[in-house]
This record gives sequence, C-alpha cells and structure tokens, in this order.
Amino acid sequence: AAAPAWWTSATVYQVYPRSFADSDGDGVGDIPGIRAHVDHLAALGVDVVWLSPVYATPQDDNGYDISDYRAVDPTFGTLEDLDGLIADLHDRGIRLVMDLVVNHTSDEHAWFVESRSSSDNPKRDWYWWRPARAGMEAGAPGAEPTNWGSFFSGPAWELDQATGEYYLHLFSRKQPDLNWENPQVREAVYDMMRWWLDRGVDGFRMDVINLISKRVGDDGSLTDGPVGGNGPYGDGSAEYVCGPRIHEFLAEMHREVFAGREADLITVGEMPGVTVDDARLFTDPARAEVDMVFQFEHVGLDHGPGGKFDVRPLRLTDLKASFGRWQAGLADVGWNSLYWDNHDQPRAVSRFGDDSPEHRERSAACLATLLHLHRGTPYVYQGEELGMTNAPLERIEDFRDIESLNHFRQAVDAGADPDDVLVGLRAMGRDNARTPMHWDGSDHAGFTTGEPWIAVQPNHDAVNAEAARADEHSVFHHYRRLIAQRHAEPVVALGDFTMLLLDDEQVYAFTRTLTTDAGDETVLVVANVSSSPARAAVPDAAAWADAERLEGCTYRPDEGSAPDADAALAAGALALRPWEALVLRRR
Ligand code: ISL
Repeated sequence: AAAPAWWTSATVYQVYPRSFADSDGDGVGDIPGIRAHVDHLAALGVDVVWLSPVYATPQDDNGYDISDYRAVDPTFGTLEDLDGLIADLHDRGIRLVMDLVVNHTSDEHAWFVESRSSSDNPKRDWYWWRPARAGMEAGAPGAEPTNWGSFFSGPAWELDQATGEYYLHLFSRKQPDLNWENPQVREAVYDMMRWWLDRGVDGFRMDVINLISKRVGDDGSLTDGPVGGNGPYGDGSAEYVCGPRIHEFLAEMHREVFAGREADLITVGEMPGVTVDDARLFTDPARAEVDMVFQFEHVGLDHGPGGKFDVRPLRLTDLKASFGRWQAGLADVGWNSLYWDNHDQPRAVSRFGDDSPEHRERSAACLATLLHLHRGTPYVYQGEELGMTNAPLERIEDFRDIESLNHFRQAVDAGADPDDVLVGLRAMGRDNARTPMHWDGSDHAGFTTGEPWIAVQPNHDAVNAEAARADEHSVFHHYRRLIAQRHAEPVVALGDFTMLLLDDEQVYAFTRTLTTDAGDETVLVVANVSSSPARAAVPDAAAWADAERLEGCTYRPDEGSAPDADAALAAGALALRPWEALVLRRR
C-alpha cells in the first residue's frame, strides 16, 4: 500500500486574521500581526496554518466577500506581507493553506460589476440572473425567481434595477453566487488557484464548496424548496447541496490545479449538509477530488427545528453516535477532518464543556484529548488552545456579525420578543469565536494598541497565551503534547477506531487499534464528559487494570487518576473525576 499522506499525522491551526493580532493600532488584526506571533504556532507544534480570507474585500462578511482574488486587503497588509508570512511559516516547517471562497464573490468584484452592467454583457452568465417569477412584476412580494431563503435571512434573490432582473445570493446580497455551469468561470477560478500555488501556498480550505453546483433544468429553470419550520422562505438546499455536477467540478479542479503537485498539498472542502456517503466519494483518493471535508453533523445536534438560533441541550449519546458513524463511514475509504469549533461556531469549551472557572481548564483539556485521539486531521481554532470561552455578548449592540444582525432584525420585525432572540444569539452567534485573541493580561489582551473592532473579553487577565505558555499544566501545553503524540505514535494517526458505551450519557469511550508485524497495539480512551464524578463500565475492564498511560495524553499527570481508579478498573468499572480523561495503551 502507498505510504500514508503527510496530513494523516498533521494538525492544522486556523487563524482568523481580523481577530488574531493587530500590528498598526487600527483595531483590526493584520498579516504583520500574525508574523509577530508565528513562534506561538511553532511552540504549539502545528503543521499547517489555515488562514481565513485576507483578500481585497468590502468586509460585508469579514472577508468572505472577495472583490479581488489576487490582492491582499489593505486592512490586512500587502502581498509582500503575505509572502513574508509564507516564508516565516516555511522556515519553521509550517505550511500555509489559503481560504478559497468561490461559491460567490463580492458584488464589488470586477466580474460582478461587469455582469450586472447589462443583459448582454459577456460576463452576464458568470452569475445567476433570472427574471421575476412568470406572471409577476419584478419587485412585487414573492416575485423572486425561486422561494429560497438566504443563509443570512431574507430571500436568496436581489432585484437589480439596472436590468430589472434578480441575481442569486445564498449568503448576503453583497455575495452573489458564481455560475459554475459556465466553463469560463471555472477556468478563471482554476487560473487564480494555480497563481496562489505558484506563489508558495500549500493548499486550500474551500468555502461552502459543496454548494457550487445548482440543479438547473434544460430550460434554465431553478426549483422552489419546501416551506415551513424556519420562516417564510423555502428551503432550497435540495437544489444546491451536493448538486448534480459537484463531483465533476471537483474532479476537474483537481486535474486542472492539483495534478502532479498534490502530494505536498492539503485540500479540505467545507461542506454544510454533506452526508457520510457523499464524504466517502469526495475523499476517496482514487477519485482525486479533495483530501478531506468539514462536515456539520456534530455542530447541528444542539439546533432545534427553528434552526441554529433555536438552541437545544446537547445529548452526549447523540454526539457519540454522530462521531462514531463518521469514524466508521470513512474507516476504509477517505479521511475525516476533526473540529470542535471555528470562526462560525460557539467556543468549544462553552458549548461542549463547562466554562465555569471551576471546570474551564479541565473540560477544555478533556475535549482536546477526545478530539485529538480520533482518527482524522484535527483543526485547532485560534484561542481554543487557551480554552477561550464564549464572549459575554449582552445587547444587540455588542454583536458585529451580519448573520446575527440580520437574524435579529428579521425575527424582531416578524414580531419576536427581542430578549428571546438574544438568548439564541448569545449561545450560537458567530461573534462568540471572533473576539480578539488573548496574548497577555494587558489592556486589550495585547491584541491592539488601538480600539478593537469588537470588545476583548474581560477574562483575558486569566486566560491568555503568555500565562499559558509559562505554565506546564496549561491547556496550551496539553494541546502541544497531544499534537506531538500524533506525530510520534502511528496508533494515534492511523489506528482503527471503535466507539464504546454508546448509551452512556456521561462517558465518552473508544479504542484505537493498530495492527503491525510486531502485533496489535490498542489505545483505550475513556473520558467523563460532565462536571460530576462518573463510573465507566469499560468492556473487558480488568484487562486494562495495569496498562500503561499513553505518554503526553494525560492532563495534569501530577494529580494522578481518581483515587480508586485502578481498583475500580480491576473490579470491572472505572472511576473518573469530572472531565477526567484516561488514555491507556496495551500491546
Ligand atoms: O454559520 C453558518 C450560518 O448559519 C453556517 O451555515 C455558515 O454560513 C456555513 O458554515 C458557511 O460558512 C462559510 O461561508 C460563509 C461565511 O460567512 C462563513 O464564515 C464561512 O465559513 C459565506 O462565505
């Protein structure tokens, strides 16, 4: 068999540039700010940095609305700054992955400016232009070409006065969708991607890449989606999530852009709504599409029928069933990416752990142990390695994100009580993860000398990188050791995964097994995912009674395990303190 790809033992760190480090005091993070902190990333030991967008942008969606794919936005710096960052990272053996946002551009991109200028412009067909619904007047309520809602509230169509036609925008009205049916669009994107690879970048994280193929009839028609549940609009997802030509497009991209150089690269497709079966196809190396996908199942388990802001308690059994299904589904073909959070999700410790002062560090470390011992490529979002928490967002004025602001306005206009709407926004709003990175305990956490674009969290006095690096028992050093174990131990990178105790609401347990010529090696992970003591009914417990601890995987090894752990294990169970995780190895 071929040697495993380098990224099977790699860990990726996501930098959200707006909130990482500001070098020039304008309150917004920038590339020189990142360059000033590359040693933090090297100390953590990550292999890859995924940089969220730094391209030219009007910042309607914090850079996910791009007006020039080959330019760096002045807010973030210059192309030379980016070249410098690539060099700084490469000097430390760290690769750089750029965000590729090509489901849509900004409405200020030259392509769209041309496209909207007239019905017969050569670039007209680069976007999705449609007349009003048959028999209706453009602009009349319900006259949009389809009933689809946008991810950011309101309809997915905007009427453009210049020609009296509508254009499609699955996200904000300043993010028109590109028409991937048009081969010129695809060639322009591939050309831009090659340009970045030639500049030295090592791959792409592909934004909502499974939405690029829309189901379109021979006559150019698009189809309404079912209405109900979440607001007045139709759910168009069946028409564009993993649409009819998605595999063809990604295979073509691979041939046109990656072929011949793929061994050094890493590609990850962000894919809301992707199923395990789709993901097997997308990540099957024989099909040559992408290396791995970001799936969304585990970050949807606490959403109610009303959508992401309709928050429900998360059940550990659901979480384990989901991860277990993905681990099994991509066991023999394909590869998983592993994440708890990113710039679109609440902070991991606040959502899956316990962010109270008593349990914050232990629960953050427990979550790290669990994720980093799954099979797949782990992603660490900036600040996760410090156990950063959700932000204390109180009033609507505290929010900055277009998704939250639009949702608030739509819900309140529709008659909802603003206080009720805020409950959902506080729990799920994307700004939770977008407050500035905590570098130290000084004013503005060392993020900026100016006025930060969004408030720094007050807990930066205790939760910050400087303090964490100086404390060998910090969450940071726990992450560092876990990342190192993935490099050092083939069983961590490649071992088979078996979920255990699927019905237990408190304990998360699994094994990893590696079969080699030297015999079997098995790692057992057992964690108490709660703030009260637990007893785990580990299968075949007695066999683990005197197994060794897998080095580097225990948080606070100085504290030992729960007092009666060994005796309990010998007797067929295991005693665990709140958020305690044990990682044992048997050969
Ligand atoms: O958070 C979400 C909205 O409820 C997600 O559905 C999110 O929009 C989805 O994960 C796609 O995210 C990506 O594309 C968006 C951008 O706003 C996100 O920041 C990006 O990660 C549009 O480009």
